[in-house]
Amino acid sequence: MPRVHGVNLSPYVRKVRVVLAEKGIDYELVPVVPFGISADFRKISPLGKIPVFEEDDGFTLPDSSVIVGYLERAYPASPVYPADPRALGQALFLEEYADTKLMEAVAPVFFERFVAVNLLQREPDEALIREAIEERQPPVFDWLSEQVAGREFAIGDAFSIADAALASPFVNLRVGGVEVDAARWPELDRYLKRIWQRPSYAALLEEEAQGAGH
Ligand SMILES: N[C@@H](CCC(=O)N[C@@H](CS)C(=O)NCC(=O)O)C(=O)O
Repeated sequence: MPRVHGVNLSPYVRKVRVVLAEKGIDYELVPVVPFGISADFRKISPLGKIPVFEEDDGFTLPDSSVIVGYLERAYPASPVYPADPRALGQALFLEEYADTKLMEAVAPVFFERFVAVNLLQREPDEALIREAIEERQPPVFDWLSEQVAGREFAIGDAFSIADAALASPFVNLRVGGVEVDAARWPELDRYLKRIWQRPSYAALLEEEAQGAGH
């Protein structure tokens, strides 16, 4: 059975697992915490990051975006890349935006409220949290709200990598105790709730709520 190395609270691991679920691929989650990465793990993850995907025969690939690109070719059923070239380009950009700009806006909340408290055993830095909520998040949420306004899916009329990637960092925001303000960003809030209701997302959210897999 293929393996995903990582922990479920990582937004990048979650993105890969959602794609695996959408494609109906069974796999095993091998817990790897992204702090104090071992020399052995670095051999399959030169950047020292999770996730890494591993096939039965030992073939491995790091990086969530690379892994999804591979999965799409290796397991073409239930595609997550739009067929239309322009829609594909737009979906890939939204994936990139989610992995970078959106993450920069939400990660401090998750890191300070969850990682710092539970793993680093220190008090959260409230100034960093405030800066993320007041400065970083509003422009990002404004832009994302415009992208998803009136839409079931971010791109086209089917679930794609854009939805898998965009909805994931918001789970971490919620774990950090912050919800998207539904009064200020109603379209974003509605969109996220619909994506999270899909079986692929709902199963992972349930698992995370039970505290399993990390
Ligand atoms: N571009 C990478 C980013 C992965 C990433 O940043 N993972 C974090 C955990 S959420 C990590 O492993 N960080 C450890 C580190 O940066 O040393 C991907 O898409 O897989």
